[in-house]
Amino acid sequence: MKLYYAPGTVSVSIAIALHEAGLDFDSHKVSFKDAEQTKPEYHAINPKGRVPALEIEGGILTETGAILDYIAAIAPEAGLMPEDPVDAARVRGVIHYLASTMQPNHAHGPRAYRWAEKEESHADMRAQVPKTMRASAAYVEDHCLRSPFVMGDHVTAADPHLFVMCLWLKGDGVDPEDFPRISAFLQAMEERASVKAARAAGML
Ligand SMILES: N[C@@H](CCC(=O)N[C@@H](CS)C(=O)NCC(=O)O)C(=O)O
Repeated sequence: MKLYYAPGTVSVSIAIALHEAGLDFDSHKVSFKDAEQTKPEYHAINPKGRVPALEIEGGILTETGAILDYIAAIAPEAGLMPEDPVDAARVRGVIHYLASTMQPNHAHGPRAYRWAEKEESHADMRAQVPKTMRASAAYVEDHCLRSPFVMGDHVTAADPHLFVMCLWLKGDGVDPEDFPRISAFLQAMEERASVKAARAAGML
């Protein structure tokens, strides 16, 4: 397997999940500085021009949530997706929330140009980010963490995803220290070998 990623982005959650699953993988750093994700060579890998993309024997997988599900399915012994359907739906519910709400909240800062052309509109959107990210943090704090992880003591597929997004909070003007469960979650994740490996590889 080969992971296409960019440091600090949602794609790093895939590296962390692969490590949690005990799966070996190669990686390719997509240089955002050189706008590599906008070039035809990368569009041949992921026509959406985004990371992550995961090359597997059967082709290329995209979308963080789908890739996390795939990793959980091929390494069932890691228990990244609960067997109980209700618990599995809870894990997927967090993943869907992150992809559909928290990530777009964040993206209105650095990627405002996706939604509007005028600089004044961008400034307006950027100004909303601390507010919308704080609302996301409050939702995560109150409804997504059984502590220290999403499902309690055991890491599931939602945790690497949530971890990367909580790392964005500071830069988005939200102090994670205001949220005790999030703070404990971040600390517990930092202690995982998977996160240490991602840091050692310069992914975070
Ligand atoms: N829904 C996608 C979103 C992926 C995404 O937007 N990734 C960002 C990095 S966090 C990206 O590749 N941005 C590049 C760009 O906008 O040019 C997923 O969860 O995989």
